[in-house]
Amino acid sequence: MTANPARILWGVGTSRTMRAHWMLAELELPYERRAITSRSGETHTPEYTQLNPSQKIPALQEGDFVLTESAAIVNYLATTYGAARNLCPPVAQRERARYDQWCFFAMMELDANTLYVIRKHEDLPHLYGDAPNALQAARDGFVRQAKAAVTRLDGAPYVLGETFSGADILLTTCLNGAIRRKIALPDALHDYLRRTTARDAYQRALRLNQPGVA
Ligand SMILES: N[C@@H](CCC(=O)N[C@@H](CS)C(=O)NCC(=O)O)C(=O)O
Repeated sequence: MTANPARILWGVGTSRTMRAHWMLAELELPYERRAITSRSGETHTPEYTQLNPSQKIPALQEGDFVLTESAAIVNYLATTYGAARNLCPPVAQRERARYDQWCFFAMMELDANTLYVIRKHEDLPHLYGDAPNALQAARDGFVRQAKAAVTRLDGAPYVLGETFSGADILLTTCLNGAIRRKIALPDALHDYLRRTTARDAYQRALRLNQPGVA
């Protein structure tokens, strides 16, 4: 992939940065990679804070256009460069509404309400406090929502049916996060993950999302 100074992706090393690397890999878009990591102070520099006042990764830069929030980056790239492949269905269609439902489900029910809570109270209690009840509720909540995902998938290979889309990137990265946390997932989701993570673009992105890779 040739470096293109007009497109820069900031951030490596987390499931949230993986989402952006993965969509760029699906689209085979050239980009420059700034391998800053979380909890390293690198998201707090004046240069980066100007790009993302939230001081979080990932952030995508295309010329003077800056976009943050991993799901927004996935959807922007898919809509702008992946229309022919239906990586994000066109607006004003029920398929798009269904796509949005999966994106918000992944970001809210799987990421914010559960994985984030676990991260805060399991890994960072010195910052967020010990909260065993909240932790257990988040773990139980993930298991419940994972079952809901199986019901909604209804045996389909991908969230929109036969076609892989950006929503699969969001769902896959959340499920991988749960596995890292030793949350037991239903067999159907392991089958789903075997499909999505076998993609060539996933494998390439996995490598580029590693902090140590040049
Ligand atoms: N909702 C944001 C969350 C991004 C986020 O929380 N990023 C973490 C790493 S996973 C981060 O940059 N934390 C700041 C730090 O640790 O310095 C997204 O999905 O992009």
